[in-house]
Amino acid sequence: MTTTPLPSLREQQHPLIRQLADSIEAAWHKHLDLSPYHLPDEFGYVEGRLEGEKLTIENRCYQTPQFRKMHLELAKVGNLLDILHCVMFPRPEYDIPMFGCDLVGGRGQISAAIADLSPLNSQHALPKSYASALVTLPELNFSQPRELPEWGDIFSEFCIFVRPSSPEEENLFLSRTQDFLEIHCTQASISQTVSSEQAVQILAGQRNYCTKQQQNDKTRRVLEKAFGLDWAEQYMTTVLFDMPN
Ligand code: 18B
Repeated sequence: MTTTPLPSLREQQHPLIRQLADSIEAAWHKHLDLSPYHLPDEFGYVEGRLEGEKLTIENRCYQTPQFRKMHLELAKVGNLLDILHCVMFPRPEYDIPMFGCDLVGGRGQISAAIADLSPLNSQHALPKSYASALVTLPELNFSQPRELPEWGDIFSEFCIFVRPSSPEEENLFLSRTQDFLEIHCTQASISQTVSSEQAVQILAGQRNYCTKQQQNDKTRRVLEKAFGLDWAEQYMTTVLFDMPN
């Protein structure tokens, strides 16, 4: 499947965001059987204003046999804020984790870089095939680790949440996120469906994940200031973290 690139916003983003966006799409195209996923028309490309600056949002979305929705979003607030947001939502018939990643930066510095493969099953445990691949990755030490907010109990022990303090640390973050994607896309592709009882549990896990992410006030505030309360609520619950039925 071919896609048109999104040159406009991507080329203006912080280099780490650009590289990560390219890596995510490369991994998706390499390993997965992609079909389009249609977001509501009004949410594909969005412009607003935030504190006198233009806020631009560009969304790209796919689905596959294992993933009900794979969403890559780039956002930019003038020269103040560059954001990459990516979530791969599994179909609940598969016991595969949620890949999530958020990069937030401004004025040349990334302040928050987070990536994880978050388990959704009732044991809050990654499938064995994932855990055994992830434990072989070397432990990383960042000079400025960040503390997860209260709602962050959805993340796994492999979660990275840091403020990268040098180009070397930016590369470490990029490379670990590429490892997550490589493991995830290969494992998901060979994953077998679970029993309907297990699928019910996994569905509850995905709903819990979305409910927690919707509590991220920092995301909500940016959207509220640019687009208003109702729009922000609508966007967070239908585009960023919609609940599966
Ligand atoms: N997020 N982020 O995606 N968020 O979407 N993000 C911030 O330096 C946006 C996800 C996560 O400390 C910040 O503090 C906007 C996913 C966590 O309380 C801003 C969009 C994950 C924090 C934004 C967006 C995720 C965080 C503050 C829509 C994880 C720290 C930056 C385009 C998988 C929260 C800073 C805290 C922070 C904004 C995590 C401004 C607008 C998928 C844990």
